[in-house]
Amino acid sequence: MSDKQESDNAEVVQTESRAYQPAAVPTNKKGKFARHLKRFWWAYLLVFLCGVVLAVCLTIFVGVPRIAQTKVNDAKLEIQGVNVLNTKPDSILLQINSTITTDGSIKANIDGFEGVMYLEDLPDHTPFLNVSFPATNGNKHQQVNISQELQIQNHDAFNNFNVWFAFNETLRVTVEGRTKVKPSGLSTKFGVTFKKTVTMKGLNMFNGTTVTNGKINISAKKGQPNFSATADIPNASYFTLDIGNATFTNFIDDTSIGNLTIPNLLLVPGSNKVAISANLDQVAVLNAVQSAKYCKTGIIPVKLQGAAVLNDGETLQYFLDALGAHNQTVPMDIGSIIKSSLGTTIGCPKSS
Ligand SMILES: *[C@@H]1O[C@H](CO)[C@@H](O)[C@H](O)[C@H]1NC(C)=O
Ligand SMILES: *[C@@H]1O[C@H](CO)[C@@H](O)[C@H](O)[C@H]1NC(C)=O
Ligand SMILES: *[C@@H]1O[C@H](CO)[C@@H](O)[C@H](O)[C@H]1NC(C)=O
Ligand SMILES: *[C@@H]1O[C@H](CO)[C@@H](O)[C@H](O)[C@H]1NC(C)=O
Ligand SMILES: *[C@@H]1O[C@H](CO)[C@@H](O)[C@H](O)[C@H]1NC(C)=O
Ligand SMILES: *[C@@H]1O[C@H](CO)[C@@H](O)[C@H](O)[C@H]1NC(C)=O
Ligand SMILES: *[C@@H]1O[C@H](CO)[C@@H](O)[C@H](O)[C@H]1NC(C)=O
Ligand SMILES: *[C@@H]1O[C@H](CO)[C@@H](O)[C@H](O)[C@H]1NC(C)=O
Ligand SMILES: *[C@@H]1O[C@H](CO)[C@@H](O)[C@H](O)[C@H]1NC(C)=O
Ligand SMILES: *[C@@H]1O[C@H](CO)[C@@H](O)[C@H](O)[C@H]1NC(C)=O
Ligand SMILES: CC(=O)N[C@H]1CO[C@H](CO)[C@@H](O)[C@@H]1O
Repeated sequence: MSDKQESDNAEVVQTESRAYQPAAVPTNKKGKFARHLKRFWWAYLLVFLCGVVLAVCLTIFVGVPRIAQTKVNDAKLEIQGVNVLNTKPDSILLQINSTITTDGSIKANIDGFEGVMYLEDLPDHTPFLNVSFPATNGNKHQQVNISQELQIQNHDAFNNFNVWFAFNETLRVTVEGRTKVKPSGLSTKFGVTFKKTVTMKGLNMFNGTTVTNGKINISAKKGQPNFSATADIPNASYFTLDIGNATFTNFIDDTSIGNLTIPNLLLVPGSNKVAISANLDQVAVLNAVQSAKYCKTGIIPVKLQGAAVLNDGETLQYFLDALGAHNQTVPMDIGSIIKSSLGTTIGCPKSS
């Protein structure tokens, strides 16, 4: 009963709506749209084309720069070697062998640019060097070797970098600059920021240095070196440094016992076997090695603090700061040196 009632109502509504339609307009909606399309197809094409152009524009001017920046961010910078040569008070010859690795998914040319280097873990991020980086492409593996004379523009920052480099086991250096990327196939260049932080090994204060072949020269005249030896200095970093004539003040405990010089020090990665000559107060050394503290082993931890760095007669303050900011402790087997040089065995004083 209720079914019949509902269908009757529906019939009424349909009849009513049909009654309101103007008789002249065709009732087929498809036909209506086809007619409309026939007249206004060009407008639809225009809208469509604008949409395509807009999409392409958005991709190029918003998407591509973002992709380019992401690709630059994802690229890996690795350093194989750094040479610091032709060291002068105000300039250095900086050579870097490095590789930039990308996923190679987009071909793009990256302009050369001026980048700054700063210590990532020093909050003020003051650049210690400005370096020109060459143009590169987006190849998977890219060798980037640079060699350039650089003026030291900020001495404090450069000196401080050298202090960190000499002292720390590792340090983080950031390279940062603005450059432009031109994806191949596009004529437009997009600005990107190149920013990479590299964790590098420092000199760790030459931890592990050994001194062998020590010889005391008793016939040495006053002011002439009266001690010579061979030092083996480990360089844990990948830096080669043209340091020059480096002189260190030597301490036993808190007492200065003279100084030692490493002539023409060119520090290379790995082991550095160098000759050293020293002016040591032999009496003070003899007293120390006979003291209760050191007589059992004859080994004295000698502290070294950089006192002068001369290269071609000029002081290199950045290396002097690096070697002078901290003491380096080197165990020296003075007992054996005295035995081999003088034929005397040092024993402990007869205890009372
Ligand atoms: C870079 O590599 C070349 C060739 O192997 C080498 O002669 C040069 O010393 C290296 N430079 C640095 C800074 O490592
Ligand atoms: C760049 O340095 C690498 C070593 O890292 C070396 O093999 C290559 O020959 C160097 N290229 C040039 C052009 O110096
Ligand atoms: C080096 O970098 C500093 C700081 O960004 C900048 O003010 C200076 O102009 C740069 N110098 C050169 C030669 O690019
Ligand atoms: C590196 O050495 C400097 C100077 O001695 C020190 O002040 C700094 O805290 C060290 N930084 C790191 C990250 O070890
Ligand atoms: C120095 O090296 C020795 C091992 O040769 C190590 O035990 C010590 O911790 C190192 N000291 C520093 C400050 O790295
Ligand atoms: C010791 O010192 C004297 C005087 O300075 C010098 O002539 C001599 O060559 C030195 N001997 C050694 C082994 O260095
Ligand atoms: C090293 O010692 C010698 C001899 O005592 C002295 O003439 C010289 O000035 C000292 N050098 C430094 C840098 O202290
Ligand atoms: C090095 O050790 C000596 C002797 O203990 C001390 O007088 C000097 O201040 C120390 N130097 C540094 C930079 O700590
Ligand atoms: C060795 O050199 C030091 C420093 O120049 C000097 O004080 C000393 O008299 C010299 N000779 C001896 C035997 O110590
Ligand atoms: C180191 O000193 C010696 C002797 O004074 C000098 O002949 C030499 O040129 C100096 N080396 C450097 C790199 O300045
Ligand atoms: C990178 C490098 O060559 N490190 C070396 C530094 O010096 C020590 C001691 O000679 C070597 O053990 C490291 O391999």
